[in-house]
Amino acid sequence: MTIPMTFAPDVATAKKNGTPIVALESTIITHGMPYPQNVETARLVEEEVRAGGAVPATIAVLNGTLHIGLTDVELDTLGQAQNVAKLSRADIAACIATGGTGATTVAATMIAAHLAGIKVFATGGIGGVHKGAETTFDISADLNELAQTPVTVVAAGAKAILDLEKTYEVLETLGVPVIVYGQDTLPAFWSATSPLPAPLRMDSAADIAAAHEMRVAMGLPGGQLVTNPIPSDAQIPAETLAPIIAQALTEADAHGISAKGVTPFLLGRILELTDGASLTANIALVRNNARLAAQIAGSLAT
Ligand code: PSU
Repeated sequence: MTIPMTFAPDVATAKKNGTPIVALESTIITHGMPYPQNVETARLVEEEVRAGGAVPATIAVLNGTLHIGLTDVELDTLGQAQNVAKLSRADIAACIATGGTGATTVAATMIAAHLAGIKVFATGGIGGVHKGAETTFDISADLNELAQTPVTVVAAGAKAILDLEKTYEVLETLGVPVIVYGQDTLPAFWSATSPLPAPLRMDSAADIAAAHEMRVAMGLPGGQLVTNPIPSDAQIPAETLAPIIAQALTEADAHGISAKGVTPFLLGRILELTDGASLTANIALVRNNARLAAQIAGSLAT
């Protein structure tokens, strides 16, 4: 069976010419940010990738076809669409098989990027172990994906709404390399630092690319997580956010929000409770990740 997969023209050309490509996800567009900032951000992120000498490939499933790179119209339509499915490893094949439309999470974007021969992917923050997971068992499929699909994912860490300690414990258990770019502590999404020490530290895109290639050469399955601290002038201090995250979590509980609804609900409430500051920081950190991802893609042999 062939997979209905289509490449945007500039991505197809980049593949033919060996130009570096950076994959981008679409759940951040449909479930992570409100319209129109979601579409504006997606375009800015694509521009950052281009400025870094790589070609962006935003990934989504549209009417049963896996799109590797979206046109301006497709991006805008997806950004305004209501009730778009959020696709992870469990749902992406069913969505394609039944002619559906959906936005890809980190896990599903890694799967699609790998199918398309793309080795580097930039996002905002990965999913992970939710607070209270000891009773809810809510652990993002992003973690298992990092353990099995050979794509280097650049993020500003796991989202700070999560239990960061448990998230990094699980990544360690799964054998996922967690590389902190340029500092000795893990970043915490909207905040540049956290009390958690860096499992691995690298100071250049070339080193990160070399580590990716060494894993492939050694036959180690899975990818790498590169955690790239938000620029310090754009960050929100963790102390400022802590009570806001706690309030959003209490509200999610009171409303009985669960499973795939948790992350979008929390991000939406934190945006309201910070008067938009969390969104401004989120935009800054994704752009920063796109810049680093373009450098890493440029350092990889094609
Ligand atoms: N990065 C952001 N905002 C987001 C996401 C990433 O800045 O909304 C998305 C990614 O698609 C990630 C998902 O895979 O959040 C995590 O969702 P969950 O916790 O339900 O696995």
